[in-house]
Amino acid sequence: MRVVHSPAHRRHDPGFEVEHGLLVGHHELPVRAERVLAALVADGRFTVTPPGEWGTAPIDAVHDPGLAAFLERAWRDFQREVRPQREVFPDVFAHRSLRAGMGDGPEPASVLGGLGHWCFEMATPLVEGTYGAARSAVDVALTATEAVLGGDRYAFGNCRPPGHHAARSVFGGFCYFNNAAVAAHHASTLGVKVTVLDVDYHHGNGTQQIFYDRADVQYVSLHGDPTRAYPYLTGHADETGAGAGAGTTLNLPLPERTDDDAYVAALGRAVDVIDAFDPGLLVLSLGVDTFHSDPISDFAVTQDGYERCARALAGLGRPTVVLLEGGYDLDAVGENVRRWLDGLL
Ligand code: OKP
Ligand code: ZN
Repeated sequence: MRVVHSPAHRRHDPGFEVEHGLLVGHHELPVRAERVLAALVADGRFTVTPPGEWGTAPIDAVHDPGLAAFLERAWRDFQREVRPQREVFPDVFAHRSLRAGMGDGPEPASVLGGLGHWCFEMATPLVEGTYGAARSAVDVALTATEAVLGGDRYAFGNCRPPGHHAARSVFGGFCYFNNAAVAAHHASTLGVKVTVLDVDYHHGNGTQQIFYDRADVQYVSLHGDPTRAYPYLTGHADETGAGAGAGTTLNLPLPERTDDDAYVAALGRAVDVIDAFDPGLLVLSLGVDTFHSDPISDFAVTQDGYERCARALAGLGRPTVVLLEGGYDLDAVGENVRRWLDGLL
């Protein structure tokens, strides 16, 4: 199996995040992708290749073009306009009630206004290398997708930073550009029906939002129930799509301590719904923060569970591009990803 990896991810190295109002060490660290790469190289069945350069057009096809333009300049603008600072965070958020009855208003001119406009929370800082790393993660996703569209049964994109929380016009949740959505949309422009299956612990609010009204891209997610789990505001079972996309979104919210048997059963439901949609390409948003010892999640899934899930997915018989999302147990993230891919093979 081809593994697409770029060392450019290392330039995104946030030192901390705001978690429930406290500064804590950041969870989404360069070592994650390095551990995944090392586990796959040691396995011996994977061929590592660098991504091609795809430019910003595929990003601007799913995100508001203002998002990439803002991310390219925001860290530097902050240094000049505010003060020199390694990590850059918002001070305000464009809450929907703030301008109720006044329309959206123009894009703010200041960088602090812009952060409130383009970001939705406090765990997703900009550092000097964030934009370059986020661009490389999209290149990784597109290059892996190209391999599958070109005939490979599977490919793995070692994407970092992750993407599934980034919506059309807003970044957050450790995510800047939605790697999986860019890849899925790219395939759809070639006439391919696509399913994004999101097995990260957290609901992929961004991917859901980007495809919510589309009939040609299905979004299916297993995740911690948003009544208790981040991102809290999306991922309920009654969110099923809108307009032409009515019925093409499926959310399977799951309880605390969900174990292998319960998780594999939920994945089986997802597999049936995907098979009925009959996609020509499967994009697997692979988060391994469902792991029993993940530091920010509450499921109880094991590596044997991952292998069972992957075997069930392989049974769908669809060309599949696997893209890394979350997974924060640094000692397990490499082997966790390897077990998913091993189960597919
Ligand atoms: C990104 B991905 C939990 C606070 C949540 C943000 C989590 C982003 C997860 N204690 N902070 O879906 O793995
Ligand atoms: Zn996650």
